[in-house]
Amino acid sequence: MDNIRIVETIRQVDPTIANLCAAEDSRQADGIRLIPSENYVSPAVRAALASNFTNKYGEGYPGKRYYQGQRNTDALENEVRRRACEIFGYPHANVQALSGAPANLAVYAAFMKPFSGRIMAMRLDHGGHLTHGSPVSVTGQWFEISHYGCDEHDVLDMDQIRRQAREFKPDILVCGYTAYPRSIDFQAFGSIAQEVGAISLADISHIAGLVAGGAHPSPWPHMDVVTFTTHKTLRGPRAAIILSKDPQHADKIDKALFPGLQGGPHFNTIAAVGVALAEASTEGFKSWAHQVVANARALAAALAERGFHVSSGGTDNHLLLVDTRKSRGLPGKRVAIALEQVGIFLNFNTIPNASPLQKPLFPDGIRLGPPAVTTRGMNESQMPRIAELMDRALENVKRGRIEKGTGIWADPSARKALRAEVQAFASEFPTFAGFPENP
Ligand code: DSN
Repeated sequence: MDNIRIVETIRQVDPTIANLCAAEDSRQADGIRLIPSENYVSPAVRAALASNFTNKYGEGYPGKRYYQGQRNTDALENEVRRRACEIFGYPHANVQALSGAPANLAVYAAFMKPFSGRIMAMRLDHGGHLTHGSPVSVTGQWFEISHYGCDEHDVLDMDQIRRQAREFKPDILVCGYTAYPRSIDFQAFGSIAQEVGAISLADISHIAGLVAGGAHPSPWPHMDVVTFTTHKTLRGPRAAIILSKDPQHADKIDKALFPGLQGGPHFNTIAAVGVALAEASTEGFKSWAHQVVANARALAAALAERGFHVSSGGTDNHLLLVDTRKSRGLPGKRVAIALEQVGIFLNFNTIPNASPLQKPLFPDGIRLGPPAVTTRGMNESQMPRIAELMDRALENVKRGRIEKGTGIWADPSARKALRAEVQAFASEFPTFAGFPENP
């Protein structure tokens, strides 16, 4: 079903929700979406989400359910598990996690007891995730944490991580990040974990689509367990998958997720994950994944050319970090709010080795990336235009004053003009351009 038919079907029952859906359709079409954890799913993925599988309940795993009537759900879940194993090369897949946080929690619960387990992972302000042991997450409250970070060049130092792991002796060594623009050396992480007797966990939520498309090295066979959300570069619905190598690990993880943490799986979502995996195994998807990395590099280069400070000097994946305070004297939050006003969506983000003024909710920079605009069909030739629109907006904002009622723009008419330019530029690209032809 296309967007209009979906909205009109809802409108017959609920005009309020229909209007909100229509407004969101417009927002997603009229703007330039650069949040690297977002994307546009295909019409087939959306249709699977709306399928009758939403009507079925069924706790447990295929062949071992607590409800009758599972002929189709068992076949569905087995097929989606098989596809995940085939694409990522792991022998075991659990496809029931509702999102990334319960997937990571299930892995911790499978291998550790609260108040005795030890996790070593990347610190949040250098690109780690809340579920990698942040003090505000139960993962940081229930387990002893040792965080590693980036070096003075904003990249990981594997020798330092090895020394830290030898000293701390974690039960689980985590790699995989939410805001790290460089390739991950899974082989090195796997060997460190093996040396210190830890389970190695790769949270590849951000890069799962790049791994599936061969645009980032694979964690197989180096990491024991892999978790990832399915809605970022994998271009699926909001859910998560857990892969494992060892059948005993797989058994512990299955039990930790259900009945340990969750109830019945969302079968309509699992169906949509299956469709996304079918799409991810095509040549067109591989081509798209490589285009995402090419676009991210082109965007980083275009911003650097305009004097923006790109953390670590560039990117190997789908995202980049820009220190806007260093580049333009503007903190990330002010930049993100101003750009939203012209229809460019990204998020304010901490930057490794930032100024002493940086705080988690008032960081020095922004995080951005081209997965969603690549799905709309953009390539390297459009990235300088995006950098130019951002630069012109920030040049105006830099001269603006933060005063109640006057906004943050030196010249509010420039904001209006830029908004129109962004809208015209975005309208040249459909929100789903299909999958590219064979590379
Ligand atoms: N870490 C969030 C992001 O990358 O946007 C999702 O959990």
